[in-house]
Amino acid sequence: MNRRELIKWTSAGASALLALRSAEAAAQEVVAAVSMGQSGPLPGGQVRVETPNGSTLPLRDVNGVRVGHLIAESFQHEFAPGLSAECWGYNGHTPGPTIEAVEGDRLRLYVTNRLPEATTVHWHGIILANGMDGVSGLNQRPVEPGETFVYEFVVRDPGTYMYHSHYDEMTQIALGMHGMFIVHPKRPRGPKVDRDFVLMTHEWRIEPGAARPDANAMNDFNVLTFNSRVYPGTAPLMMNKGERIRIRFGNLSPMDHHPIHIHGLNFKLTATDGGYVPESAQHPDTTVLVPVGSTRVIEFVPTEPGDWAMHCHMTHHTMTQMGHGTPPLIGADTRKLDARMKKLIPGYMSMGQSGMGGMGEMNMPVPKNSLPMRGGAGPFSYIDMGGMFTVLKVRERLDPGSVSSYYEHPSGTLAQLADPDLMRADGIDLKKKA
Ligand SMILES: [Cu+2]
Repeated sequence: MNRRELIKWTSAGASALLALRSAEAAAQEVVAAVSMGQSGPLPGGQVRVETPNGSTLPLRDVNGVRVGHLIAESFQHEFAPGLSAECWGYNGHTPGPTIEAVEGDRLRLYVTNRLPEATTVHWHGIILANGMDGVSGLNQRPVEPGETFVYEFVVRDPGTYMYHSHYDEMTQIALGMHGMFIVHPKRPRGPKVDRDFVLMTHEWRIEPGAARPDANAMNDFNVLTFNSRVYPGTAPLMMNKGERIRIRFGNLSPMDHHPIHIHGLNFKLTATDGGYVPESAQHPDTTVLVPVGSTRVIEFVPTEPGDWAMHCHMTHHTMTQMGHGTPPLIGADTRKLDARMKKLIPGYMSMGQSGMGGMGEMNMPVPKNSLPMRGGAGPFSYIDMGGMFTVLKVRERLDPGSVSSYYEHPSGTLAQLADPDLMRADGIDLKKKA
């Protein structure tokens, strides 16, 4: 959709939705969406993974085999309040439920196909018998609609893996058929981790108002997601200062790598889907590139409490639909255009001549089933990032209200309007050339 089409929509007053809900409503939804996974102890006191906005696949013990069931199907998926689409995934969700196992486990995973076309599942990064690898045509015949296949293998190597469709990959992965697959070691290595998060990155092309993502899109993706959610629909990652945190990123986007940047801390890359990174090779960083078809695992200990941004550093990946396909207007004199447009659309006003900041906050009516170009309400003003964006809430001590509340800054620790007396004393003279 371009600007002209947008105008058509708004002038027609076509059931324009205010896609932004109150911060409270969004936060409550987020609380409900945080999944704590399965219960039961893991070896060496390891914690179970948390999949924000997602869940963990239930596994049943049957005579020493851990049995799970994935159902490939189509369903309505909400990216954030105001934007939903018919997606494909597993067990009614994209990403599918996180599979969580322990090194040496024998897994028996049933895959039922309720899609309108065939499918298979590939266990990305896991080394197993060739006939269990799931590449349609090469390792098995496709699972036809209505059929149930069974995969059985021992997870020999601990690590951070993924699973995804390996039939009509372009369509099925683009529509959301992927999930994370975690294998905990029998004997944990390195310092004990207190919280272990799982985040799948993805990108989608969804025309405003469209019922389904465009699986044929090759570029200009306009919905960028963590665990198939867009900010402000992404759950915050909650943690206490001083805890050791692990985040496992996966990327099954059709085309793009995602440099994920975290504010307020630095981390080390400890593993990929190929295995552990030796300690001697781990170096500090603040941005981790998560290439398509890869996982990246980072660990850190936050020392500074606050609300810290975590986002893809590709600026178009923190934008949502309305930020794409519009003409650049910075510096343009649009008075003549506005005068002409007002004859057609009373009250018309061009926007973006001084930059695009705050465009989302104007609460401009947006087409049905679409999101404003950016972000959501913040504690100070509108947050100009949407898409692949979430918040690390680091607290001295987490309490139940921490998910929906913002950090309270101790006095003297908040950027503010400069005091003229202080400026004078510091020799800051606005009349002088810098
Ligand atoms: Cu990105």
